[in-house]
Amino acid sequence: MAIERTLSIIKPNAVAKDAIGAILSRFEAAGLRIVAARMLHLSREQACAFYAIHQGKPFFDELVDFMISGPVMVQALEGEDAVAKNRDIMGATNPANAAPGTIRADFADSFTENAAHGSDAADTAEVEIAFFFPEGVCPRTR
Ligand code: IDP
Repeated sequence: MAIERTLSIIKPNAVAKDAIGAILSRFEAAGLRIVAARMLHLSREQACAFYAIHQGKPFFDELVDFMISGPVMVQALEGEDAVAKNRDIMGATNPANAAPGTIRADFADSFTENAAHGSDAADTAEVEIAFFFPEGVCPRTR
């Protein structure tokens, strides 16, 4: 299986719960290595740009308001089948459907406040990683 990268965001509600460490541990335990990380408070413009694909949808304004409501932790994860593995660890987008033991089952508060973001494909991962890490990301060698 191919070594891939994916973009992960610990959303404001999970940061507010002091769940950063617990969530990052799940990635590392599953063989997803953190190759870049930064904590930031998104501006409205950044949140709109990141979620541009959802503009016009009924949940868009609520999603943007939520994403700028507090700091987020953003990381690029690297490992075998990283995109699918991260989405498995996160659980379904709607936490009502998230399997027990997933991040969203454990830390989400609602459909919008669902604790984590993960890229949905390798090509979107590349774009999303460049959005937050424009300087580039070095591979982990140790
Ligand atoms: P994903 O985050 O699992 O890839 P997307 O469909 O890309 O899911 O949606 C982006 C984010 O928008 C979701 O993680 C969630 O926070 C929010 N969202 C998506 N669909 C709904 C909805 O129907 N109601 C409320 N919020 C939604």
